[in-house]
Amino acid sequence: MHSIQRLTAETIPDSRGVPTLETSVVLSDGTHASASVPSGTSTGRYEALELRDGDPAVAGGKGVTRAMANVNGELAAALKGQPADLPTIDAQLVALDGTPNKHRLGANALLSVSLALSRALSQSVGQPLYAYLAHVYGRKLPTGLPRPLVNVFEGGRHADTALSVQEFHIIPQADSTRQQMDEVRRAFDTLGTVLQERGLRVQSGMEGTYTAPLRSHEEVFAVIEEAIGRTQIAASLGIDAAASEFYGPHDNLYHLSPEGTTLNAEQLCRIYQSWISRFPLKLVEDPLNQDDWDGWGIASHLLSGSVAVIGDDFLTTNPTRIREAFSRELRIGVLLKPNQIGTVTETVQARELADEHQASTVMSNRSGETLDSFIADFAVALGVTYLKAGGPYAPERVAKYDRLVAIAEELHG
Ligand code: 2PG
Ligand code: MG
Repeated sequence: MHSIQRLTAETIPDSRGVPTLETSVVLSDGTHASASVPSGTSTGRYEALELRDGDPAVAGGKGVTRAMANVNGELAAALKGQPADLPTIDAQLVALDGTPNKHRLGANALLSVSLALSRALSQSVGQPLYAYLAHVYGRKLPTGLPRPLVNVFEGGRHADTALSVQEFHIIPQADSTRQQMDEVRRAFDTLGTVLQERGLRVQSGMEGTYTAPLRSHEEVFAVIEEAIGRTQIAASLGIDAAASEFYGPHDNLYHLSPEGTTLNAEQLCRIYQSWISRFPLKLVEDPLNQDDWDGWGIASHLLSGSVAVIGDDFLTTNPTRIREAFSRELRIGVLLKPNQIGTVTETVQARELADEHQASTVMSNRSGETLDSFIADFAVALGVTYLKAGGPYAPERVAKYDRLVAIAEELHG
């Protein structure tokens, strides 16, 4: 088996202009590969810690020079000469950090190594990354491919509007991945026209979507539905409510804006139900706050019969939280973000738990992204239901969708 010969990290800007890590690995056979890590804006409380410098003079405190130094120093020294076996190295990364939320070395530092090593190993054995990952974790490549869950309109913390809900997605129905992306892009173009026609000030959301000051959530659904209709495609809709962001810890209620209504968990679920009855909504991510376990019970009961209810900030790709959710018999799906947990192997464990409960799964990007397309390969290797990679045209998102199309055509012609 080859060993790790060199590890080096540097900082690069993500799509928001915030520093992030790009790490390179050299193996003893000379294989060289690098990978970069994404970063969230509406991060969950239970995510592994992303190590930032906190020096206000550098990138508003968001520098990652400490995380970079941890790769170049402690991790490089500890892993140099170690056999390059991915699950073993991931376990070593976790042990070297030694803290439950990876705050000592930083989940960004650990993940950058885990991703770069995965890629180097796949190159070393001459396998595509998705095939290599499936092989290492003993998974059979499924016949179906992840369906793109494409973000087309943003609110919440991803945009400068009053809308509470963070993301509105189009889920294309076409057979091939290429057709799916083509259809969503045409509907997205039409959506731009529909918004312009309403005389609205249209801007860009964080993930390269549209955002505009619409007066209600129903109006957002209506304009997207109109765009889909005019484009004459078959598609359904998804949302990421990211409800932790409009939950008021002082009154334990949800403050839905711009409607200006204050709701408890059940009332909020009734709102979702009314959207489900009026629009082709098929997926609702984070309908409730990350600590509202009772509310999630209500959502599971009221919504899971008609839509996929998905936990992101609620589960944070964390096997412990996912186990707890299933032990409470919540009928929910699992969103996977490698940087929420910090290693490739732990992300696979989260996926395996979803498997045990026949739960749907979403592999997801972050609002702060790079041109790295790792999650597209990872989504295929893990046979997830959906790949959520943001807006249809932003280069850092296109990298993932393009890679998914390429894999689809490699596998199915
Ligand atoms: C989410 C993500 C990605 P962020 O909430 O699902 O779309 O956003 O990266 O800001 O957490
Ligand atoms: Mg989310």
